[in-house]
Amino acid sequence: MRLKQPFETSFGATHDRPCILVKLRYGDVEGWGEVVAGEGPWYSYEDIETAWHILTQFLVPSVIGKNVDSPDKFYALFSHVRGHNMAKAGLEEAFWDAYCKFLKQPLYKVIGGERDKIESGVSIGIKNTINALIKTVEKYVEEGYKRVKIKIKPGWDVEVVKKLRSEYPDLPLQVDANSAYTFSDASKLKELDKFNLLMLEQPLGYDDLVDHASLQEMLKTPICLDESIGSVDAARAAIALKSCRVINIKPGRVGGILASKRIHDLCLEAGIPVWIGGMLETGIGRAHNVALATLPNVKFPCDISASDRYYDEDLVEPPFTLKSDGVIAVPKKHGIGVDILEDRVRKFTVKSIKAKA
Ligand code: OSB
Ligand code: MG
Repeated sequence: MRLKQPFETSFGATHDRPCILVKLRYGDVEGWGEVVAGEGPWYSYEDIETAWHILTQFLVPSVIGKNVDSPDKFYALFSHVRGHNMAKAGLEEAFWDAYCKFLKQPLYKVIGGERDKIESGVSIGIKNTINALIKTVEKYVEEGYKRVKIKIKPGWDVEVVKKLRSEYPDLPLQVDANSAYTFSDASKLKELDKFNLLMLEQPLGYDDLVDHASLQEMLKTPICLDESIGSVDAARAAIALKSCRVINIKPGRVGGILASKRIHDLCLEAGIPVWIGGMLETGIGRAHNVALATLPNVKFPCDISASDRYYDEDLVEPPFTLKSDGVIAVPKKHGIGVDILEDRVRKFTVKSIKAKA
């Protein structure tokens, strides 16, 4: 999927987002899920090829033809596969969609969601100049986005935030470093405390909970962990170590909807607010994220923007649109609540495989 604009983070720029879609038949209904693994092992060790391999060689063969009547039992069919959460999540999401269609319920209701619209934020990549960034922010604020996240990295941080803050003193603003710093940068990161940021996302190593705890103790700004929360157990550890005050939940990163819900519930109990992150999904993965964003402990706007922020032609009907008050309506139909434009999916397909019992 060609992005409308390249998206640059501290680990590089994405122009085209490869994606694996999973279509699963359950009785007489079909469900869809999306694998969010990218072109290379930068955000995570998974990439599009490892996900294809794990799905076709291990996950799909373990579920095909099996008779299960709940998402837990479905997940248990392949929980012996270690890691590879993005591959698992795409398959598990497809099951949830089909399962909810079978129950004749919208997904958000089945998982315990409590709202019919979600607050949408926008995540803006690294730009060549501060002026280009400010122009981009201006455009999204005009469109109605109520919260802005910008990507930072060494050399594109304090000065950028300072300039942006001076233009937008009251804008709900947060920054995401995608692990671009180490604890030796603590004094630089401490300077960010001056700018009243909602949170500082994943400043340090992707699997480092200990230094994040030390850094959080030094900062007034809440740390939000993304990459470091790869499982329910990692969330438990981060809470116990006080490594963060906020958690970003992405189903792809944690292995699907069930794990996302467990982390949500754990955080609710621990008094840690959460929000739902994004991986530049098409409308299919986005629909799953929207359902998760209706859960009660989602306390911040999510990285769930409108379809037209990413793609000229999304894969679902209706596409996700932003209302003028910065919210996205939650689809009410059964399952993920959007129709898949299969002709369009075919148009973009480069490879497909069909598994039969
Ligand atoms: O760290 O949140 C991130 C996109 C790709 C990989 C990692 C991240 C992101 C985003 C984009 O920030 C969020 C979105 O989908 O709009
Ligand atoms: Mg992030």
